[in-house]
Amino acid sequence: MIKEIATTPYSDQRPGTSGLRKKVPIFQQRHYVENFVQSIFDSLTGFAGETLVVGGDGRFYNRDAIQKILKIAAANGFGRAVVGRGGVLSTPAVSALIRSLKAFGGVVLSASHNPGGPDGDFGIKYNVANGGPAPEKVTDAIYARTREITSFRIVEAPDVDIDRLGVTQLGDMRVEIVDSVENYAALMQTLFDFDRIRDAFRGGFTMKFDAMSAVTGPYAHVILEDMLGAAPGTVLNGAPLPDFGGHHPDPNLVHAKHLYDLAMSDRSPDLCAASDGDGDRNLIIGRGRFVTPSDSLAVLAANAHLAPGYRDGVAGIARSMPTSGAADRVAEKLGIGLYETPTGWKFFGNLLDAGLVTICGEESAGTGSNHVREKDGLWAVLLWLDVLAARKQSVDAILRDHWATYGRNYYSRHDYEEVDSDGANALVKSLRDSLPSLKGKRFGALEIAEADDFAYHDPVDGSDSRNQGLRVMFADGSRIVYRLSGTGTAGATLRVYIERYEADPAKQFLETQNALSDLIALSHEIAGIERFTQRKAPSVIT
Ligand code: VG1
Ligand code: CO
Repeated sequence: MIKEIATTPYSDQRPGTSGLRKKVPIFQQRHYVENFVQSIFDSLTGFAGETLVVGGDGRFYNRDAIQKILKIAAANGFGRAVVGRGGVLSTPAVSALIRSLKAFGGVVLSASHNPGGPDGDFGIKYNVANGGPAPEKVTDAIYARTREITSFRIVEAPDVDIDRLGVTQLGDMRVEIVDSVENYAALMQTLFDFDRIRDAFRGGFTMKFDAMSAVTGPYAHVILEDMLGAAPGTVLNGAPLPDFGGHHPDPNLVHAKHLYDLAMSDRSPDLCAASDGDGDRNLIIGRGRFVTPSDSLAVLAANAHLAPGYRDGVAGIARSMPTSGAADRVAEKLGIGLYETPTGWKFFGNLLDAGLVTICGEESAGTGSNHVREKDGLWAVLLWLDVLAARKQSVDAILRDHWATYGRNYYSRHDYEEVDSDGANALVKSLRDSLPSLKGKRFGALEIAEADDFAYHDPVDGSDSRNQGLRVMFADGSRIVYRLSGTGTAGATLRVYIERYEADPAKQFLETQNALSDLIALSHEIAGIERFTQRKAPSVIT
């Protein structure tokens, strides 16, 4: 009952920052999923009889893709597939399952924070045995394979019932449907002081967690409300919907503005938090105080030792290059290593595996640790909760204290979404060409000390990754970074990251856009943003 079916290659199956992401109708093309999945397996060896974890964020097309993946995995010789009930597993839960089952790898179905539904986005990502996204050498091999594939193997069988817990057989492969939350929740219990957090809730601590009609709803209900005793109603939008209720499940100040407004009002709970479509991002807002993801990374690294899972301290910190330097100052004070990597979680895996770092983070609302090999939204929320319960201070007080100790890195990202690709590429080319001449240039009080195209040398496997973002660095430590998104599905998205360090406590309470206004103006001038993109202003500011 295994069939070998002839196919022809697609030319556009290059994995980006986080797997292959496209509009749903593209994935619905004939054999599009089959080609990509067979290409993944063709790029791997040694999985005969091994375990594959499969799950996604429940978005539209999740169920169809899972049936195809299971049948192709069975036909290719996997011995066991472990699937979250209903096909639902958050990205960090997949990572956790791969690790606890010692699986060969996993397939994650998500387009993260991008909208879902028949006209929305979909995505497929392969994770390796450490639980993390496949490294570049694997994704490069997959892409090469997609360009020459001529057939795929598939088991001909009725669809597997993925809604009922238990074991079924698909060809020679065993399929286990498991609870989506259990394994992940148990892992969280080993890291945090659940008693202490429960006491805080009992003592009147209040919170709202917005699951944004995406995958973290079931996880948050179980962990926050059932296990930790947060009041019923703490979790908002807790039922996952295939189209996320028509919203962008993106936990930022634009798409979760209602949370920001609540936190700034006199009705604010002690903590407002949210996660994204697939559960790997987080948003943290205390009463009257938004915490930038870069600051959150720094605060969590400085306070992680308060949580039982990190009681022995943090071995090192890694951050993506565009993430602010706030964490660098914590690493310096703790006397531990700080690693600056290209954007995307796949670059943290080696550092975590080698024990060089314990905590990692990205400015795009991603924080995580060595407990899995993905960023983890609920983990970040739980670590904040544990720190708040241990310190018995407000988010605002903890942040003020942090800035007083380490200084403040004012930080903002300006996105120019869905701009014309040719224009965006021309902007990057022109800026790259001008880098050598920028050094030493003065713009008012600002002098450019260095300008380069970020390249990363992986200290663990020795691999090199070039062209990872254009950096303009100023003599006073300020920075402007430019890069094109590798997750978008329409046109190009230009991301401009702007940062300024302020050591003086008296100057640490400016409004961020005001504090950065001269650098923001310069970001336009240096790159000719309007000339190349026809945009005067960004579409999203975070
Ligand atoms: C974006 C973020 C990056 C993140 C990636 C995947 O990538 O900038 O930091 O790792 O999304 O996150 P890009 O290439 O569009 O800038 V997720 O939550 O979308 O899996
Ligand atoms: Co995500």
